[in-house]
Amino acid sequence: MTRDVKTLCPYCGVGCGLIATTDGKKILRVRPDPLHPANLGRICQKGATVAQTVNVSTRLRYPMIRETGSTRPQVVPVGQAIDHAATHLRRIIDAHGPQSVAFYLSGQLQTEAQYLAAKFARACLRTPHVDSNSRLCMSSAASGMNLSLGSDGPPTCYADIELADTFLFVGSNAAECHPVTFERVKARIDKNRAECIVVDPRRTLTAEAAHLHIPAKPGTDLALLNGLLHLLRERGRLDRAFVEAHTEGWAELDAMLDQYSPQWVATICSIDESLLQRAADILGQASKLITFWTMGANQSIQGTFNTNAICNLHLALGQIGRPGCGPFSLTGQPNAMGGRDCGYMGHTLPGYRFVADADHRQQMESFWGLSPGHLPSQVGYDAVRMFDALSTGELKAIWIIGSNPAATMPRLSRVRDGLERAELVIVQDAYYPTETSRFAHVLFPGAVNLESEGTYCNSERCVTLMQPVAAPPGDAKPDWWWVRETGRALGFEKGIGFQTAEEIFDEFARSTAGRPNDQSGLYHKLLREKGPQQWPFPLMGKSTARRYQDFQFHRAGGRAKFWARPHLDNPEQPTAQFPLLLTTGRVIGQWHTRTKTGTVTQLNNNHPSPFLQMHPEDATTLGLEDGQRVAISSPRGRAFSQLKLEQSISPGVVFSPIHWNDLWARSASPNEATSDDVDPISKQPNLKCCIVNVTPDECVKKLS
Ligand SMILES: Nc1nc2c(c(=O)[nH]1)N[C@H]1C(S)=C(S)[C@@H](COP(=O)(O)OP(=O)(O)OC[C@H]3O[C@@H](n4cnc5c(=O)[nH]c(N)nc54)[C@H](O)[C@@H]3O)O[C@H]1N2
Ligand SMILES: Nc1nc2c(c(=O)[nH]1)N[C@H]1C(S)=C(S)[C@@H](COP(=O)(O)OP(=O)(O)OC[C@H]3O[C@@H](n4cnc5c(=O)[nH]c(N)nc54)[C@H](O)[C@@H]3O)O[C@H]1N2
Ligand code: SF4
Ligand SMILES: [Mo]
Repeated sequence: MTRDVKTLCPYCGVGCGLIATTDGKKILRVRPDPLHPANLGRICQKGATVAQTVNVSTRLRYPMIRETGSTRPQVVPVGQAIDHAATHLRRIIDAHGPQSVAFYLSGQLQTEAQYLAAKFARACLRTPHVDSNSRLCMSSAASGMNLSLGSDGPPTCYADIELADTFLFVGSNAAECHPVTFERVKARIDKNRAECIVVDPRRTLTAEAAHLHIPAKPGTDLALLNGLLHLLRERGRLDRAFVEAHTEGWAELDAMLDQYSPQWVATICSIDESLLQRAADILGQASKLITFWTMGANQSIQGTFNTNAICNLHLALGQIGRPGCGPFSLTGQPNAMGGRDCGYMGHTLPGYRFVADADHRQQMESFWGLSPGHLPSQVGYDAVRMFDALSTGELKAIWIIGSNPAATMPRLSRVRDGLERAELVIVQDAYYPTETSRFAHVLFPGAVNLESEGTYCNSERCVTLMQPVAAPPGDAKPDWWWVRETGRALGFEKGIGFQTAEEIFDEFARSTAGRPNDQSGLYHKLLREKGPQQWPFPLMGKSTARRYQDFQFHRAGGRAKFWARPHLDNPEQPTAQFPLLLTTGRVIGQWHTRTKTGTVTQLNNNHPSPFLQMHPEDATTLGLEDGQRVAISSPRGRAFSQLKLEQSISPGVVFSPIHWNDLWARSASPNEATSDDVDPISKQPNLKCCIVNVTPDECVKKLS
């Protein structure tokens, strides 16, 4: 007997609904859900092939333990693995205090697991050090929206796409990274219903589809956005009534904009001034503008400022709070929104609360039934500092759930050093091996989302319930289960002794009551019966498609804030020794470190191997040829790749995808070279812009 179950694609933040056919044990096939609001029957190549990634030989099926000094972990019974983890956690906490233990979580886990792990860390163990891979991803968008609009979480919904007449993409290659959302944008463009501008140093598939491509130099988006606002002001295109009624801080921004003349901005961005004028023509005509932004804008030392500048643009044009317009941060991972909702970043607590706010801590202490002052008041280490603190020995243990930092963090030599020095590394993953698993002392096998019940929240704040469509292999268990059992083995029962994912969700949802991301009216049964719902969704309430329709922003007085944000040059500028700028990113058919997509033949055929994209002019200067093996060196380290010469990348810039890492070939990851400089507010690393040199790979020379 087969049956169809509604579930969700586990890949990107578009959050496409799938219908999976199962025989009760295995997934037989998936097809797009015609009724899910994110995709309305659409699907991309990754979603379409997801069934092939579940029952593969590289799944981690059983727990394993590796004794210090040994290189090979051994399979052990579940109870022994849990006892081992608990015993060593207890020993480390007794000797060095709870603040010597860190948790590194992921936007690919279900909200239930994110919530329980973060609660266990803070409320049971009492360590402040909880962070997640969202630090590398959405952190700048979150901190920027907080400052400009008073709250994280975009105001918009996908249905706005069909109403908009102008799209601006800043540092987003949505055609490859959010393909289903981009299909909806493309349909508007193709019907001549909308104009589109793309800002990216590469002529990507997204840029190909646009009316205007602005190939600004990496790290210059803020100058560009300020320059566009300067021109729109000059042309009298601002919505002065909106600015007057609903915002504050205009005067300071107004004064700063004087400096951002098109001539100056064009020089900073290394573009022709006419591109700026043309962009201002398009934006000046817009009656409904959506700005999408992602990693090209977020992964910058000015990531928070970039988000502020995007919000400035929308506020100055009055393009927010109405159907069809608004700043629309596209979430990368499928449940980074859920993670932000439940406080899985170092500086946050559930319900968009902040660790640094004594009232917020007190609210959570009272909600969790803890005594006053129980929760750590220190803001925990952000991801980059977390691995540094393992290196210095300040942190002794780390529990990594659903992330592969030994491949995806900047400056990998530092990360490996930290993991090597740690006394205890627990890696909870669904696949094996990974670049990180070789450092693990304990390996816990996680069920993937298609095997466990739980929720994900997508880019438009829409919560979908997943129901298991396959049984987890071997001893694999839902991620929250490992946290609960290890907690029990440490003697904690109160606060983490949930029996089901549904119970965890209920508590999480209640914790958001009265907060900007209120979803206290949601529960699994409602999601199961009525389908996906967008927050805010208060108790006895209903789904909300758009926020700020009353123009009341989540700031004191209800006004949104303009921020005057000056452009700063990227800390690294090309030199004779390192003459190029390295930027990094993605291709459509691969997902991050390929633990899933690397198992699908069709996807590997489309994207078989790593490459370094370079403009032919640069290759001529450096005496390099297409297809040649090259070394990419930065002041921090060296990666190896194969050269791909293309006109579509700006001269002076090279691009490497992030998908192929140490398991592919030694030093294949561009993160050997990337910079661990961070945005001072969001602590997001500058993964999109560092100086490098590209030279022939000497090893190849020696061999030939
Ligand atoms: N196929 C696929 N899709 C994915 C993912 C995946 O691994 N594979 N991952 C998901 C995740 S977690 C995320 S965060 C998103 C990321 O989604 P995107 O941000 O769209 O993806 P990236 O390729 O990292 O970067 C986008 C573009 O930024 C450009 N860029 C580089 N530097 C700059 C700059 O300084 N300014 C500007 N304006 N542009 C710049 C790059 O050339 C690149 O084309 O994708 C999600 N979707
Ligand atoms: N240079 C550079 N570096 C980057 C980026 C960039 O653009 N440039 N992008 C950054 C961004 S935006 C992101 S989001 C990160 C992504 O970085 P990571 O999160 O480190 O990358 P993934 O390969 O997605 O790792 C997820 C891990 O979780 C496992 N997993 C999958 N599903 C489950 C599950 O259900 N349970 C458990 N327990 N495990 C599971 C996978 O097997 C995999 O090992 O990379 C960042 N690093
Ligand atoms: S667009 Fe994203 S969520 Fe939708 S099918 Fe593709 S990978 Fe999955
Ligand atoms: Mo991401």
